[in-house]
Amino acid sequence: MRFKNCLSFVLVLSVLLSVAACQPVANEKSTVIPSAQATSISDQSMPTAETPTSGMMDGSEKVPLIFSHDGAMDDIAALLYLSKNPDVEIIGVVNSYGEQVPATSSQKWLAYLHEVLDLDDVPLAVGSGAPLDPAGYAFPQGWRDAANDFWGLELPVSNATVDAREGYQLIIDLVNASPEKVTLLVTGAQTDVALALQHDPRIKENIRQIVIMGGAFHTVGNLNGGAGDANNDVAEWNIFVDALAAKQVFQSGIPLIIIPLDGSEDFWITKAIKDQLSGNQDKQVRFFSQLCDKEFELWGGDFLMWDILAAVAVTDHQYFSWENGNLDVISDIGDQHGQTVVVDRISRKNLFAVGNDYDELYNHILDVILER
Ligand SMILES: [Ca+2]
Repeated sequence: MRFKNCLSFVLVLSVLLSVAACQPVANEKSTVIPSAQATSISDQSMPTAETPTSGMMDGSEKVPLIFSHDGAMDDIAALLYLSKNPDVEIIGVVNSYGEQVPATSSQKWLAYLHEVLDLDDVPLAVGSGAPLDPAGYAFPQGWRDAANDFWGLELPVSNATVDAREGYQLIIDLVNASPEKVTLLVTGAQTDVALALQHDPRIKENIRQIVIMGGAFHTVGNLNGGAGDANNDVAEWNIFVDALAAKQVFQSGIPLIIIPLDGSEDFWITKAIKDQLSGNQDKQVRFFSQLCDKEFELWGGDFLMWDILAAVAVTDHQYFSWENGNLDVISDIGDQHGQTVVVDRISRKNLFAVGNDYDELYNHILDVILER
């Protein structure tokens, strides 16, 4: 990464941290309907028969999963965690619009998928290079340059080729070919999922749930002026950059399991946590350790993660507290562009996290990565 970009990245992150981490106040502009008390998924009242408990139906079979991501370091960590999770079978990866330019970063992500994670049989396709939303918002250029370069992390050489299909077509083909209902995990923009639903609406019958990192329901957003709209303090980046696609996915009727900023704030990775990886010679653990070192370097110390929490939520709801309802996204141009809102509390199919058990999450993530 060039120094100038690194500097701007750290600068923006510093602003982000000062707002998102230190002032988690209620959002005065929110149109969210006052909620029922946050409910633990393990409480007797939830889940109901309608509520998707996880991708596993009988507790023994793996969850068939398509991972759609936008190339942040957080996405790299999420995929590594998923590759180590014995309850998950990754059947496809889509590089989506967001921090990365999907086509630019694809070869490095393929090398990561095949040569570091050893998932040689998993196809990787390039998603749309532009959002569906006519507003055309994008992440800051410095972030995109870094993501396109896989954050400067060293990767083995790979001669593998990116899947020839477009990202949305890979989603369609994998969902239609799966003998079991597929779970989608989306930790970037919703662009390719929305395109897949447009091109083949029947796939929703074979999608068990869409797990999402995105949105902010009862807390402030995280744009912090980085998108050029100083007055939008309600949107979260993943939803904001393609609010129209997110709106289509939210209105699809497919059960949604959402880890918004509400349920993922303050998930700090400290040097004490990273030290638990020390000395481990497993290839993936060593790579995760290098990833942490890069994060410490860029953040200037302890760093935050969000996407890996959504990866945990694919199979393990018990670490979060949840609220439910019919959910929507504001896609109109204006200061609320990209805001996620609760329409009503009727539906119990859609859940969004409003808190988590940090200590248990850390332990669980390390248990999976270290295979202990
Ligand atoms: Ca991401």
